[in-house]
Amino acid sequence: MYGGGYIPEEEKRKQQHMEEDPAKLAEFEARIDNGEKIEPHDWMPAEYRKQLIRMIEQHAHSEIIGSLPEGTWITRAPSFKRKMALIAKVQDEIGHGQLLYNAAETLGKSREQMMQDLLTGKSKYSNVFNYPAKTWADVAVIGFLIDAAAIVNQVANSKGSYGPYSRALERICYEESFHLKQGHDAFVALATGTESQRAMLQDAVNRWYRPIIHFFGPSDKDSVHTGKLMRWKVKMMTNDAMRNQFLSSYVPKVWELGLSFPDPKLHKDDNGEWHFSDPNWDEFYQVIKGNGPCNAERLAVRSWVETQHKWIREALFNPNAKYTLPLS
Ligand code: FAQ
Repeated sequence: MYGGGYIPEEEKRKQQHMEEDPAKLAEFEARIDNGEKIEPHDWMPAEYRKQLIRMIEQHAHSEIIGSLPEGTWITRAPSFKRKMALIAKVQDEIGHGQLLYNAAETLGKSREQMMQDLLTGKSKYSNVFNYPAKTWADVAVIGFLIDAAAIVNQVANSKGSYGPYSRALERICYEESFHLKQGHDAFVALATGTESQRAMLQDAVNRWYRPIIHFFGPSDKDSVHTGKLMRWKVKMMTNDAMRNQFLSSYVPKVWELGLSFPDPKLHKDDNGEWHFSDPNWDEFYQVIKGNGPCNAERLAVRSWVETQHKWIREALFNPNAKYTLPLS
């Protein structure tokens, strides 16, 4: 009656799948339903591969770019102990990037291409790392609340269907849990410190609140990929469910320390659901499109590193290179 202008979602899904061998697709989906892991050499629909590459690659980029805001504080950490912990944490984040790039490579995209797509702005990375870490309190907020948010997301994703990604995430989650402890320790130290330390922390919490709400992605009704990714068990929780779990676990911890969030509407209802003011999704879309406060700086640093270290990659990948072992 409406000239085919409206195609139900279910129908669209079927049409898309028509391009795949229906028997193989059915077998693949049965494996997913059974909770089996899909491995690199297994048959998978082209769309599953494409979505995984997109997501794992974005995640890998987030780890290496994510080390930059905290990394700038290594030289300014307030004590030797804090400096040591921060160096180790930043190193871990880079290691997470390695694991994730490896996982994405198993799907057929080369690391060089991923790096190229990061530097040209074709691939995204997490919105939160496009904000500045202005004070030491920012490091505490990142270590506590951003790591906590990342853990909520990654624990869910680690139960997902793609073997290499879920195994990488299991290891990453162990390390992130330790990061969370160091972040919490730094956070509590400031929260229970002097008036100016508390004020510095409150200022950082105020600045990070909105980016953290954005961290889990747009609300479910606006999420583009959630439906497909949940059906194939790449994503195990929706954006809103993850956001709600994070708020339930961590807002009370911040309130207990006598700090607040800059949102008078933030509260949990009797059904356990959190409500908050409109977090200005326009800002989120601007940031992930490359127009956040630090996007240009983050990519410039990454680009500088790529250029500086080019000779190392070339030396390592040169099949004709002869190496001399040191004698002592
Ligand atoms: N930032 O349809 P949806 C960390 C994009 S690791 C930027 O809902 P989806 C460790 C999305 O890509 C943090 N872009 O997307 C650490 C899509 O655009 P596209 C990273 C975002 O995939 C801690 C569009 O919006 N974690 O923090 C964001 O179903 C401390 C529509 O969205 C991961 O990457 C965002 N926040 O759900 C390091 C985990 N949210 O691609 C250092 C893996 C959405 O169509 C210090 N990823 N977009 O152009 C995921 O779980 C999912 O991709 C979501 C988004 C949940 C992030």
